[in-house]
Amino acid sequence: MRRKQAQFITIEGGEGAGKSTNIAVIQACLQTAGIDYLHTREPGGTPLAEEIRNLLLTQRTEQVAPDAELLMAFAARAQHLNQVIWPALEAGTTVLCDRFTDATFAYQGAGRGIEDTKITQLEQLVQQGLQPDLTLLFDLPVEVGLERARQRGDLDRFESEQLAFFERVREGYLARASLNPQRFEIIDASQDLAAVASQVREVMSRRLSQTNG
Ligand code: Z5A
Repeated sequence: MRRKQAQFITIEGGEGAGKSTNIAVIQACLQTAGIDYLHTREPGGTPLAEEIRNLLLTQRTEQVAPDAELLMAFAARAQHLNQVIWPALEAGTTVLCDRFTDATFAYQGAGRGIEDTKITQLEQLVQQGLQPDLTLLFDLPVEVGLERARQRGDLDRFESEQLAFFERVREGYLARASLNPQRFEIIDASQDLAAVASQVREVMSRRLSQTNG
């Protein structure tokens, strides 16, 4: 598939890293550059995928098998890709997606202990070679992010995990970034809001000028 100038941009990070907060900054950068974009999220992005999101995030007494979690994440992704992401990219629209498959490697892989080879097989089946062009990873110490998430209110099924789980998730994300240095930009999300926004603007301006230049 050839896509005009459309970019597939993903945003990743642990709990309370500031992804949602900084989406507005990224959107402003795209608007200033005159780029037509669509903002979406995972798990979710279509009515069916949002239902799967609820299944994944709802607190429950029943233990959820890691493979069930993995398959739900990819079921939602298959629907999202077919209904939203591929049509947008094919129409030349940049896609800005809050979380994608790096989250699966971090949460179900590093967090839950599922082997990367298993995730890679599903990735190939569902994505047919599609990878993000750019991934902004909001990285910060786990305790800082959890404290921010807790102050915000109710915790979902993932946010109620133990500290060690989030440490593995963080390491999983950083491992993904070192495996894909061209694609990843790491944002130091432990800084204050203004400093984080300024890093995001610098990254977006540099990366957009490379793509459009
Ligand atoms: N998941 C999965 O397991 N497998 C998969 O394949 C996928 C996902 C795709 C839903 O994600 C869950 O799905 C996720 C992994 C799993 N785990 N959880 N939970 P989500 O993205 O919807 O939810 P989230 O990770 O919980 O997002 P979040 O906690 O909302 O984080 P955030 O968007 O990065 O943070 P925020 O809302 O922008 O900021 C949190 C608070 O901190 C807020 O009050 C801000 O005002 C404050 N904040 C933000 N930045 C700063 C700075 N710099 N200083 C001070 N305060 C700040």
